[in-house]
Amino acid sequence: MTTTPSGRTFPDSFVWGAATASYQIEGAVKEGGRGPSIWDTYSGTPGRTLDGHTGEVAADHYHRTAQDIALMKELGLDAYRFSIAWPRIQPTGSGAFNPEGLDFYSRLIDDLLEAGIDPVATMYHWDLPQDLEDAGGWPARDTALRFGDYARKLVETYADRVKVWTTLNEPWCSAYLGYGSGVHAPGRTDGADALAAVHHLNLAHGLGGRAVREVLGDRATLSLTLNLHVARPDDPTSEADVDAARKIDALANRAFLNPVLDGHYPQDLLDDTAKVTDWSFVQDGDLAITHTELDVLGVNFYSTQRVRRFTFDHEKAMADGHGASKASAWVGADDVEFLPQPGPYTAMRWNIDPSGMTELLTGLARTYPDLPLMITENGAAFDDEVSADGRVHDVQRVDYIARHLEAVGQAMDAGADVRGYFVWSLMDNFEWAYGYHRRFGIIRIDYDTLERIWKDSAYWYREVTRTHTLPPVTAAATLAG
Ligand code: IFM
Repeated sequence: MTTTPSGRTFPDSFVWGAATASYQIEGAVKEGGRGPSIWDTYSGTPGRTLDGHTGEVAADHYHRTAQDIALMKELGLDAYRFSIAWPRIQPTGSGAFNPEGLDFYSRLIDDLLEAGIDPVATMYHWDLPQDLEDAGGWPARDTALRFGDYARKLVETYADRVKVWTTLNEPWCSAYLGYGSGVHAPGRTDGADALAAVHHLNLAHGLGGRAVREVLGDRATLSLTLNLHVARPDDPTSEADVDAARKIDALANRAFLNPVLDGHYPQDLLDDTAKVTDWSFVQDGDLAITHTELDVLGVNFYSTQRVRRFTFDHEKAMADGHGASKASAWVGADDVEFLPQPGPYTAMRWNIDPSGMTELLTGLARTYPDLPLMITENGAAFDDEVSADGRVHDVQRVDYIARHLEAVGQAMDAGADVRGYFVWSLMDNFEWAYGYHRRFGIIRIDYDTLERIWKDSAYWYREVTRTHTLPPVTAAATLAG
């Protein structure tokens, strides 16, 4: 790779933030009247997560919010993106709301505001109440309706203090990984269910958006966060490979962007998936609900994909035990192969290619020129160690973030209206099926003592928030503790 860029300056109004999610950091899963979620059930099932890790303790943020907000303040964050655990607010996903759960986030919000940090609340980051899953989960329409009630309660409760609302985080994961490949909770593997989940998540977004508008009107900043794919054809001159990339674009990107921003599902998506489902779960009037005026689109970006056309032998893949990893195959793209990417890689084995960030943002700006964008997640897992000097010299993470911020800057130079950047993640946390074996934080969590340790990336990021300028990566190890 080339030398890491430094020196780029961002506008004064650019928002610097950090992001987390409830199940990944809170712990205290049986406290404060919280009900069980699909991730408690899934991680508690042998064989689902590495070493059987669960979110039972996680980073113990539930008991350490004051300490964590002090860290955010010290980092100079303008904003903190967190998610609200539905089963804390409404333990069974319908009916009575839980005052203790409502109070927990109320205190968090007050303390953030007191520290001068804007709360950016995500209503749903994957911890569905288990009772709703037992009643059918996201493939069932009623889950979207229940989400509408939950969203309204959140906005009514916190509207006086929270203006920035994100309805869903990465519905792609909830639908395709949760109900297609089964590598996320609830671990179901049915293509038709996954596509029904796509629609009901879009519907949930629309209902949540209505609640935000009805309560806050134009004072709200309404958003949705998507993990859009940059899927490039292996051979750009091959019609078959270009078509494979189109299919993934339809499934991963336009399946969410079109119903939300344009009020329809793309015809090619309906055609590609026709042998899996007839989409009869889309009822009259639904697309008027999913179609919302977003104030900002949240973009999560980590890596790129390379695809080509191939003939997927489903029977063989199942016999070989590879069936579960082919999420797209379950939903109709059974002739698309994801190819290994050239490195370098993060500890997730995701390739590092910041040009994908620029490509994604400039592409969005071309298609939706009036839509402001916010990077709601970007960051990297590496196998960090605490050095003899007591510090975590995570130069690879600093390098990753610097390159991606430069890529964001290049997209802004080209006209993309990017309003801010939230690093994923504020602290190490429960990385879903990988448990605690992957560390994304700029703050290290010692999982034995739950001590918080600043990594070099945190010192470096503090410099960014202070100066709005990218310092040299090499400076990170020497920045003052
Ligand atoms: O940890 C996740 C997060 O919950 C959603 N976006 C991707 C991150 C890294 O895998």
